[in-house]
Amino acid sequence: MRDEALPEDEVIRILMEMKERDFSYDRFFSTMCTRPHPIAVRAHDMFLETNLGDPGLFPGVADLEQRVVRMLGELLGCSNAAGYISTGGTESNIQAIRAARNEAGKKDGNIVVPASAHFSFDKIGDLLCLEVRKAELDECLRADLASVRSLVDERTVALVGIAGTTEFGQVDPIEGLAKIALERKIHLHVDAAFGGFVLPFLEGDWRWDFRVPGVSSITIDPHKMGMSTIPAGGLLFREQECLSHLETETHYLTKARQASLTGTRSGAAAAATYAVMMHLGREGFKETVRYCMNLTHHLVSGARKIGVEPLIEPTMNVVALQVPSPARVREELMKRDWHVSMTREPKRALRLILMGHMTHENIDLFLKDLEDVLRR
Ligand code: 0PR
Repeated sequence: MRDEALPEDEVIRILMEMKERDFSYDRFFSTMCTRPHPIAVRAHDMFLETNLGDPGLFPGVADLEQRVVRMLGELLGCSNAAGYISTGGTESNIQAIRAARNEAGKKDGNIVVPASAHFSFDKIGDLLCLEVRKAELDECLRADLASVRSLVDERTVALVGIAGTTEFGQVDPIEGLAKIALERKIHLHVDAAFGGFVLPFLEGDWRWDFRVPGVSSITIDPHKMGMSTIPAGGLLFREQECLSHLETETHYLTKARQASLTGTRSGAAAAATYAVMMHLGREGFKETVRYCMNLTHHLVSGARKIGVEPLIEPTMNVVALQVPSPARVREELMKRDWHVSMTREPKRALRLILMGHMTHENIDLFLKDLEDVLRR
């Protein structure tokens, strides 16, 4: 650190210079985050100094957090769900599995996740000393129920299903997983970090949330399709008691027990999530999801015109395009300032997420570049 103070203008100049080096969302197909809604930014600013780690000092924002939990619970079919606003999908997944493991009280346990699970489950295996068993996928890239059944044993502390897989946007057969979970009395966690703010607003009746008996907990991230500020994750349990499996005593704080993973934690993202959910309402989210699905169909039909097929018919606004040598194609597209990612082996493909910041015009420009790259 410097010895002398640097004038504010000078510090801001450095910050602006650095910010200019960051890329712009306009050309991001690779991210599940987006520019936060303006009202989320305002709310975030208003609650910057708040700490939900000591909620007795900030009862206002603590109340906002509980209101968000209630709204999320209602959205997912369980208005009295218990939970909190975490830092994102990783923390929510860690905490859900930690609660399940503590509740099961088993040593040398394992969890059964689909092969399409987000890498946060590998972190979980390491952190919680659990074996992570990966079930095969069926031809539609959903968890294969027979494979799940074959991996479950008496040491299994949780099953995981995904509603909106990171790479394919696919939804696992949650009702089938719930049947196994109920039969074997195992916690079923649904990772809807991405899909949680998509599926309730899509046409069709998707049965994947707390309306399915046997679903014990859900991850749903406001900082992805919820248009809140980063870091805003959601963790919900059907039973209040599950939260108690996460609690530690907090002797000298304003509240005697704490269930969150982090101690000090910002109330800003909870306030931002409250603001955006209240302001948009179900109608607003439906509109956003409709827009993102229109982008998705526009991309897929344009890709087909240049001879490129998606791996599966998209369920939500995530598309995996089959191209020859995807790594080379991606590299060439990156040179043209398009940010795309790739799915992993054995289904290597270009992965594109159609978020609200994308436009039809930019998709057309992208497709032109893709066609050009494929011709070379
Ligand atoms: N579960 C699912 C299904 C996810 O897709 C993700 C993240 C997580 C859990 C973990 O969430 P957090 O990253 O909030 O802890 N999926 C994205 C991914 O890995 C996250 C992301 C977002 C990556 C923006 C890149 C990026 O620019 O692809």
